[in-house]
Amino acid sequence: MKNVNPCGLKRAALINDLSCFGKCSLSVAMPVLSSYGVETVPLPTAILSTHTGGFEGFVVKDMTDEMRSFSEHWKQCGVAFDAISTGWCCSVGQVCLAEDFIKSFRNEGTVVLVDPVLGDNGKLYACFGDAQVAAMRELCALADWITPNRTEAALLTGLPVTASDEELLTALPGKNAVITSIERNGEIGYLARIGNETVSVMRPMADLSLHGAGDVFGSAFLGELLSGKDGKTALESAAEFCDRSIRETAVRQPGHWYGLAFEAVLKERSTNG
Ligand code: PXL
Repeated sequence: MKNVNPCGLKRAALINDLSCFGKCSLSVAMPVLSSYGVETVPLPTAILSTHTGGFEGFVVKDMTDEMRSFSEHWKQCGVAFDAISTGWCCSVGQVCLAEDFIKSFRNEGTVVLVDPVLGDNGKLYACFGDAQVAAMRELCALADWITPNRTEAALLTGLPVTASDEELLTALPGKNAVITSIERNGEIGYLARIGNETVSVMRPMADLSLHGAGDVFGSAFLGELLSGKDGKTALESAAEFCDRSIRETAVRQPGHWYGLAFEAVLKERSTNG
């Protein structure tokens, strides 16, 4: 078999779902990371007709068996990764598969980013139980970066969702953590533990409820890290990209309620260099 390393680009494995309509997870991560010159290798956990936020009657194809066989094939091909990111896992079994994947493919220097998708708005998603939370906690312990929202931070730490942002941040597992969806004085943003430093980035809050904002932020954040940016600069740039995408979405209402119009920002960026 011909060697596939080094390929001349940074290469990222993306363990996440493909929600074909609705823009989240892989359908966000792949184009955003490509725009940073990163080669993406998706490992779909499930293929859905739409994401689950606001659509009725969506159709789901679980990909657990294929996750195993695809990753075994990549091992045989000798595919190496500069980054591994994980997102929506349908079951405890899939979280364990993500853990095995990281242990099997991680090299020195591989950036591991875990978005511990568990819930939102103070609640665990209805499809998950306590075992998913426990498994996700173990997955987070392997990560260089975790990007929970406030609800997920509470679930992972066992603290009440009313705990302060700082308490949640301190108690989170993982080397570095970024809590998304922090709200303060009419602003929304991020609170991060980067090594020993605490960093916050805030932006004006848009009067919109959006799906996939965490995916837009996380993908840009990984793209920035793989471009050699330090954590703080990566956080600021990814926050700016996400904020611009939200503003592009706001001017496309009411039709564009299902995800972020990040394409408009990518287009502007490629036109302006
Ligand atoms: O980005 C969150 C997300 C990811 N994947 C699926 C979802 C959602 C949020 O609703 O439904 C399938």
